[in-house]
Amino acid sequence: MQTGMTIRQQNTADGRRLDDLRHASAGRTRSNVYRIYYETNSAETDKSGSLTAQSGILYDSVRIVITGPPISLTHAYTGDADGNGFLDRLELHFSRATEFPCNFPKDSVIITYSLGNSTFTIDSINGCGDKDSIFLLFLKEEKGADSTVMQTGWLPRLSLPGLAGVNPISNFLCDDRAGPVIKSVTKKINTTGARDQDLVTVVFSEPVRDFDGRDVWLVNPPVVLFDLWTKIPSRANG
Ligand SMILES: [Ca+2]
Ligand SMILES: [Ca+2]
Repeated sequence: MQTGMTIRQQNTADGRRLDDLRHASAGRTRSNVYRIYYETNSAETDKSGSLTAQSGILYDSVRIVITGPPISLTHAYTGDADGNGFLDRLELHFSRATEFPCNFPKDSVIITYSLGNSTFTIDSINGCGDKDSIFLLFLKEEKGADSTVMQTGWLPRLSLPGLAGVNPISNFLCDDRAGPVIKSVTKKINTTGARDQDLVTVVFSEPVRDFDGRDVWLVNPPVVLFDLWTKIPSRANG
């Protein structure tokens, strides 16, 4: 490279930008060789662009591609959309947009919970074929041998191998976003003729917390916390 030659950095038209990467240094090492160093620590995605060297009417350019760090799974949230107490989805959050192919082998995904060595299988994948950072795995509900054991407090582990461009996902611990549901309600008549002394016991599928994750203070009377309906035997639907 000759003295007086200028070097310009240009972005390609794909929207990924080189110029947010800082030139660490640039300098001529021999009479016709310049070296330009980029610091890539700030690169969260792939970068591409070109460098053009120009002297007068003479110029040339070279394309540069910097491969960003691999995508990783940041969270896998459990869900119980129909509120029956059994997990029916996992919401996967990745560090940046990726693609979940629709032909991904669902059988290769392993979702387990230690209680009773429970395993879940995937029914379908929401958002497959699109590029996104959030995908939903719809699970087949697994009620196990004892259908009274509800799952809203479970934290399964997820292994999802072979997703292109994504760091291997192995034994990943899920987060709980399945809200508690009412598991049972029983009533005991303590004093005949004094029904206001009836004891009604409501059992939830897991401890109930407030929005900050603290124990709920049941300082409010039941009439504030619960809605009650009276069942009329003469009506078919109560
Ligand atoms: Ca469910
Ligand atoms: Ca829960």
